[in-house]
Amino acid sequence: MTPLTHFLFIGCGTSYYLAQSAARAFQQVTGCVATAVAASEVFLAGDSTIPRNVPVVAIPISRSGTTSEVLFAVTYLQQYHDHVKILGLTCHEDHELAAILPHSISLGHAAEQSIVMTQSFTSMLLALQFIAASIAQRDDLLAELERLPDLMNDFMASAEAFGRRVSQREGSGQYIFLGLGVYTGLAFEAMLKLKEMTQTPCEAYNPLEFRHGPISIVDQKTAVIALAGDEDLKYVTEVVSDIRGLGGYTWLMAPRQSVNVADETLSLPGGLSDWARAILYMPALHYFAYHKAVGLGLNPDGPRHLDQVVVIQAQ
Ligand code: F1P
Repeated sequence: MTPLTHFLFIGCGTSYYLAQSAARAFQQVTGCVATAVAASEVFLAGDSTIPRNVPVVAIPISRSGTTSEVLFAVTYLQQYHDHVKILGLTCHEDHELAAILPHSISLGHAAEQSIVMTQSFTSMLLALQFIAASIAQRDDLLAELERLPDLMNDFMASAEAFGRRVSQREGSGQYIFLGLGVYTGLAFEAMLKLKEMTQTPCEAYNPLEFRHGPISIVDQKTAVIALAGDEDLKYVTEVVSDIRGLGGYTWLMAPRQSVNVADETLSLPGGLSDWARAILYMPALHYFAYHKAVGLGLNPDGPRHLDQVVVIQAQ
């Protein structure tokens, strides 16, 4: 790896949103440029997504290791871009992604039977954060990441209680998730989870971008869920307060108590950098979607029109 190395994260669905957060985490910690693209953008729009004049490390991510678009992207890179080195990330070492690549990491413990991805998302994000911190030789960040499994265990009960409680509130017809930086992909992933499990209209935005137009949709039926860190807390709470003033129902997930800003607040464990804290936001968001689905009489693990893997034919 040189300082010019470009990290190109690739995925579909949840794995694409994971790619977005991972790219931001990589660039923040290593200083190298890192981007995230949907797998189809590699083999259908490679001229505008694959850097040509710098060394590239592509990291295709796929829980199943069998999603067609991810496999097409890898095959395309292998055929047409020999300056690109590829490291796969999957939860199945015996599936196709690992089989077609000389180098891949497999998190077998995070392989899920469910259609909807939950623990595989957080596990793969954490693995990529470990890789980023190792590349950057940041022992301080590695030490923070090592604390996360215990912190997650301690925090899980309050995350579930929070997710369950907010899922029981009636009257919201649309949900907006807000997050920036490393939390961008988390907000999009939370949106996807709610959509898959409940088919409820929902969107995700950068919190400050939300004021630039989308805020027009806020009414009393709008619920807004904002993910804030220490760095952006002041700005995000102002957005939350604006939305609340317009009649929207708001929740804030932040590393410390921000009294009276939102209708509901979940305080995340402190003593961590915003970068390291990322995965701790997800259980409450996953539980929210899960309990919402159960409350609606839906099977959270049986989203309509969706299979565990999307398989398409090459054209
Ligand atoms: C990606 C994905 C999931 C989605 C569904 C279909 O899977 O799009 O995000 O929830 O299960 O597949 P993968 O490539 O990570 O296995």
